[in-house]
Amino acid sequence: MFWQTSRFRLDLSRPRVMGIVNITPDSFSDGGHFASTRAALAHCEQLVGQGADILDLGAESTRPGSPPVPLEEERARLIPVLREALTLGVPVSVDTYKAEVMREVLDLGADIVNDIWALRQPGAADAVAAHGSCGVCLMHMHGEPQTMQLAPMDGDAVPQVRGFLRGVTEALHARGVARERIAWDPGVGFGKMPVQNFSLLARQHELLADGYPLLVGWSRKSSLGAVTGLPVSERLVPSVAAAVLAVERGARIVRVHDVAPTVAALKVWVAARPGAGTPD
Ligand code: 7PJ
Repeated sequence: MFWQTSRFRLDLSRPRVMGIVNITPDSFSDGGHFASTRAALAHCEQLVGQGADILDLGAESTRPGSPPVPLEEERARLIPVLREALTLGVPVSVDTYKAEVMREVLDLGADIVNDIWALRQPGAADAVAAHGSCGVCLMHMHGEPQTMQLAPMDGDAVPQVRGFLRGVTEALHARGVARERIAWDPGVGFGKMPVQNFSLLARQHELLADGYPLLVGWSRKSSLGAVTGLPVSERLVPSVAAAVLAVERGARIVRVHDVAPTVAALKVWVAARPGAGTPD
């Protein structure tokens, strides 16, 4: 299985680690972004050094209840980091839902659009379809970031997530986006209760049946806090456990904050996978 992106055709026969790079504003109010750009780039380099296979740049927090970031501010944070990140030798994904941002980052050479809205914002599907080869991660979200945890989804999450992802995928195919460019993401935590998030892991095989590579992000999320009682600063072990379980159950890409421990854990998974060490 492969994931086609702008510059790279990613071989998913081994699990891939997507490292999260949050570009947060400068604490200095000089109107510039020099310090945050330097910090984000240092973080990119560190994650690649730790074995990240993909970098995911995000300038707007999509944590529950976070305020939106205006377009110009998002661009000003992202673009200088993206230019440099593109020189690091790994695919670069941009976490955005705004069509203007997508067009601009794709023109600059971004490899993947990672959209928590699954291209449902105006112009977003056009921006991806107009590009001949970029990868796209389509994520399920119930409701919208500002309010989703106030009114989480009802019932069995698995068929709802699958039905939603099928729908947005078909719409993209109709616009000429090739199958190999698309990854699916169940959207852990996005308008879902812990029990629903865990059902998406327990029954991950039901999401795999459509044949799209699964990308999942459990890293530090509140459902891990719900079952362990641990605050976000102490969720490394639960996050790595969830990443390994997701891969064991067929996910191909894990989106994580803690790249080095995840890479180490997945090396054990690779060494021990069925078929390892079997003579041809
Ligand atoms: C996800 C994401 C996720 C994808 C965020 C956080 C919240 N993109 N962006 N999947 N989560 N594709 O990292 O805690 O789960 S922001």
